[in-house]
Amino acid sequence: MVKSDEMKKVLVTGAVGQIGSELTMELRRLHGNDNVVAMGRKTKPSDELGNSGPFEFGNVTDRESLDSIIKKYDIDTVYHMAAILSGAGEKNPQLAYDVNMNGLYNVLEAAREHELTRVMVPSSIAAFGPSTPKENTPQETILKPTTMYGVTKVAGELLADYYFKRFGVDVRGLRYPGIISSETLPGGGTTDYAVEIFYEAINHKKYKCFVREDTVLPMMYMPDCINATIDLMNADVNKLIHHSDFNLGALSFSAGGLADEIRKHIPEFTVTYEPDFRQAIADSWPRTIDDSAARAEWGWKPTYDLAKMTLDMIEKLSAKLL
Ligand code: AKB
Repeated sequence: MVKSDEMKKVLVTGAVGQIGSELTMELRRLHGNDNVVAMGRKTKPSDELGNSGPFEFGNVTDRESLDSIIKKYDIDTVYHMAAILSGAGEKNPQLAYDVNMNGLYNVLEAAREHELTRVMVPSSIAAFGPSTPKENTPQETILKPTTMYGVTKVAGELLADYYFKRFGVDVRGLRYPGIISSETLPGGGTTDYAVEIFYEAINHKKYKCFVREDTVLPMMYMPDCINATIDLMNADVNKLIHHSDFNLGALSFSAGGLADEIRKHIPEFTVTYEPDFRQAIADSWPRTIDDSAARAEWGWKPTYDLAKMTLDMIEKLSAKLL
């Protein structure tokens, strides 16, 4: 059932979210506005997202709504970005299970039944856990997460690979690190502090950070995230040894290191550190990632370092907020 590389009609679930919103706009640029359908659960889309191409409200846990959108637009490719992230998932594990597992199952079953060409199913550094090696975390390693989000990500990777092997559904996925971006705020993640800190630095010159100063996590700037996502989807399937679980590295820095970098542009910026329940989640994740499989199999290479990302974030957000 793995078909040709031609991609005609794309559906993005979770299109109003942090990654989905920017991914949808880039896919519309590449495939044409009318060929990329944005699907969101309840949040109203921005004018840009809502007016530039088709938008549908729908819930991935409802198979019928998914099927009707796939049929209505003759969809052949799905970027399944809808998910409940780590922090929100610990507040409501039942909802995280429902959206992340049943939603994924529905997308994979729809892909099988409608013979879709290709499906993107994101995983996360949350697939790792406290017993995983923290530095240069290998592609193949211990996957024993301690959050519901992480549990659904490990199960999701396995399920996606199962659909590839058993049914020939061409599913691909990346273990995203924390994503930093200036367009849409993240919602409910543990790495959200690395975005919030920029808004607070620009708006109020101070920030109360919910993880310790020495907390180091893998991160990535949105342009690299979008490139990685689209590049993996365009990769030659015959060159892929992995499918749904690519480690993806770009940046790794501490919360204090990020504050120092921001201070180079906003010298009066101050940060206090008041760790909450998300500290334990952060402590269970890797600090740096070995992404050599992604580099070897489909040519992954990030372009933003900490200094370049920080400068771009401050320029973009200052233009938006000030
Ligand atoms: C989160 O913090 O939950 C997400 C992720 C790393 O998957 N940003």
